[in-house]
Amino acid sequence: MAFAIVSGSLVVVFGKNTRKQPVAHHNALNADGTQIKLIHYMRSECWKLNDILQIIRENNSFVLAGHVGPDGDAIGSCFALALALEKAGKTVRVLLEPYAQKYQNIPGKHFLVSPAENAGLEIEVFIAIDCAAPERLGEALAIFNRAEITVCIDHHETNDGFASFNYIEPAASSASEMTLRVIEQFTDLNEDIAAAIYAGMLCDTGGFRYNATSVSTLKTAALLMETGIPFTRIYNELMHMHRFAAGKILGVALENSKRTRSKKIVYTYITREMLKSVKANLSDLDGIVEYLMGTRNALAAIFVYEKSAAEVKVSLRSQGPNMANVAAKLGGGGHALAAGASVSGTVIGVMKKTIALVIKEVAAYE
Ligand SMILES: [Mn+2]
Repeated sequence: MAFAIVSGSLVVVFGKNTRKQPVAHHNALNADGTQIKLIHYMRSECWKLNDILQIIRENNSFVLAGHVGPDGDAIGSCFALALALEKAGKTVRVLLEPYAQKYQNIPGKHFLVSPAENAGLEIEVFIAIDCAAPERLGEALAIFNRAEITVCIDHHETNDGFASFNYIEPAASSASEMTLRVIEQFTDLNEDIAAAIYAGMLCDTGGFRYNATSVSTLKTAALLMETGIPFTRIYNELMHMHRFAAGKILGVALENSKRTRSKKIVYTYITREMLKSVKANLSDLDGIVEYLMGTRNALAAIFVYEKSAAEVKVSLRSQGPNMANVAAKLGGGGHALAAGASVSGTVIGVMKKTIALVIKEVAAYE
């Protein structure tokens, strides 16, 4: 089953039925002036996409929301769809919790409203994007429950389809890439829509690095680039820029980093005292464990930090050994290559315990 977008017409192949419907022209052109041709493989989800397009055509007021603690993908996909719906003459609001400064330049902030301000809001359609379960909507759940029509666009494997119309594709790089497939069938791309989608794709693929990055992800990125988005600036803002204090605390963490005798495990820790000494806060610790994992020949990285007097956080990364097993033994969870836990105890005590567990996993892996 495939969507072939060629010269502005969409051919949907589903079973024995071949339906044709008009689709907006992309402004994206190849260097020689011909239109970029994109082929998206949609598998069995294509009929669901058609339902969503029909809902968009037939309704006028939309509320979009992403998951609590929004990341670049949740923000980018919600804003991109909001911009596209607005362009198509619809009324749109976006419900998102406050988010980090690095996401502030993603276009579409003017759609943001707080769930509290919209307690009495009459809405026709609620679209949850990048949200794996209804409770992940946070305060927006009450509004979701009141909507006449609910739609879900998501790429989390655990999503069981909690809306009345679900477009779920676990293999997709990001909810943003999926959202673009919806958008491109009812309106033209513009630079703002493209920038929001690009931001979301970039964040969920770690800058087009992770396994979920596919041929279609990079073709989509090329299409977005054709609109003239400032891709270098977007990349720097999302992946590279940091606070001065974050650089300082990274320095402290690296200064104190050590390796196990085999040199296969790199580890370090940060106490609240250390944070205070360079005026850093907990959000400045993002990225430290990834930096450790970049150590050549290391198979696992451990970063332990004191979150409060009662809580020590453990961050684990791996190039193979199963960190989910380690996290589970510490009362946490995650994936084989990235996991974490919250533990009570001292930073040094928790670190020693974690190192012992990781040594066992590395031995089991080798
Ligand atoms: Mn996502």
